[in-house]
Amino acid sequence: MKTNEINRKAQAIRRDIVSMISSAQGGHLGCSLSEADILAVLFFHTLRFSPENREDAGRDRFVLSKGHASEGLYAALAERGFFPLSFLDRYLEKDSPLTIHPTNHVPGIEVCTGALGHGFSIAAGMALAAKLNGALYRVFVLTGDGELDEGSNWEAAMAAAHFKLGNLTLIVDNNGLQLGDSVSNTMEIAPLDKKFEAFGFDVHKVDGHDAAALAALFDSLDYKGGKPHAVIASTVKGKGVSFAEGRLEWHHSIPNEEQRILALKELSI
Ligand SMILES: Cc1ncc(C[n+]2csc(CCOP(=O)(O)OP(=O)(O)O)c2C)c(N)n1
Ligand SMILES: [Mg+2]
Repeated sequence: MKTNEINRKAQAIRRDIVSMISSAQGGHLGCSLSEADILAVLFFHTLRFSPENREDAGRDRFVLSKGHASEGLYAALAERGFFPLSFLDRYLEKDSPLTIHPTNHVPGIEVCTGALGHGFSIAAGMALAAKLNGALYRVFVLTGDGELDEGSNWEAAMAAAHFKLGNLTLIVDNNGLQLGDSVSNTMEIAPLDKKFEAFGFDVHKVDGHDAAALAALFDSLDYKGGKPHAVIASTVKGKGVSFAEGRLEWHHSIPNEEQRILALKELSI
């Protein structure tokens, strides 16, 4: 898919996010908008994972470790055709599988996430299983930056390097904000690049809203080599919606009707 088409998909994902959260009156707006371009590139360019092969043992795996940003994942899956777009209307409805944190009851979702700090370990296990079984699939996991305050991530990083998991790619949605404060004020994780290098990773920094750069970077990685990859993606929490960009309170604020209309207008281009 061409870059401008991926960008259009990212905007569609963002509109879906705004609509879902506004009608359900719940969710994590800033967190999902932050990851929209990364998800668009993964689902429309990088992943060998589609509605057609979703049951195949050889499919690429994706784990959304920052599971509170489920709306972005639901939107990406719907836009990619894993289920009808109209299904997004059921977000947070009683007995709906589209819950605030994602579960594997939804087509295209591999694991339940949302308790932060687990997805990276699960993904490392999936990647190790591929190596042990001689399978060629690749595993991509998306974490938040604040999520890296959880110590379990660093155990996963040690294991990934130790087991030479070149088929594993960690993407960090590096937006600088946590739930109640900046990541720096909560518990500093910088310098992330040097930390992952010290852990034995192949490290890359990229603009997490530049679809062309993300796609080219994922194309260039050596998935058969002996080093796991860390992609540190600079992002803006709330990206694409003026009143939410970089604003802590939009971690989980809900747009009122006026804000919903303004957001959809801004995302219509
Ligand atoms: C184990 C655990 N502790 C706390 C929370 C509550 N929580 C939800 S989101 C969040 C902040 C996450 O920040 P970050 O990883 O930077 O995500 P993003 O900025 O992309 O939303 C926290 C602490 C949780 N979901 N799981
Ligand atoms: Mg963050």
